[in-house]
Amino acid sequence: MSEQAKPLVGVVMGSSSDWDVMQHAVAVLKQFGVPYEAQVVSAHRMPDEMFAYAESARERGLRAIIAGAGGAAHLPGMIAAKTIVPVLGVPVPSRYLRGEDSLLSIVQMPKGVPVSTFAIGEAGAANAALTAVAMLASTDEAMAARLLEFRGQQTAAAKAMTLPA
Ligand code: RP5
Repeated sequence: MSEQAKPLVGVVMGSSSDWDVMQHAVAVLKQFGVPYEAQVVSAHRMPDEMFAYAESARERGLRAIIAGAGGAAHLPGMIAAKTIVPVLGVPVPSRYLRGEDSLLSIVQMPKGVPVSTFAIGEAGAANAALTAVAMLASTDEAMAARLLEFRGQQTAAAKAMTLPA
């Protein structure tokens, strides 16, 4: 599975400068064999394309959209406003406020149009993708098995940890 197969998860970001963080979402999707697509969709620089992306998401078969943005991060909320496909928001660290602005912009959605919001940066991007995997796993037993195996590997690694004497 790859970017070539019919995508089930869309990964969008406000700028190519977000890729350093958002590549961690794509890496997880690849690891689990989730068909995905990834592209730049800027809320304030290409709003018409953003709406078209969101409006077509459901009919194109997307089951989740991972949206990352930094600063006054409108992208996840505005995409959520135009589709009922679940939106997983990733706050990208910003230059001056280190992503606290991104986090608050994404997480503080008014009641009625949710954006599931993750941690700032790499962990948030990876966990958004793991959540998309878990959503797919609810109807895909092979995906569920891969997710359980992944969790088991983490448990084994933690149990094998040692501390300096
Ligand atoms: C946001 O502005 C993007 O999501 C990015 O995090 C931030 C800076 O964008 P660039 O100036 O690097 O293109 O829209």
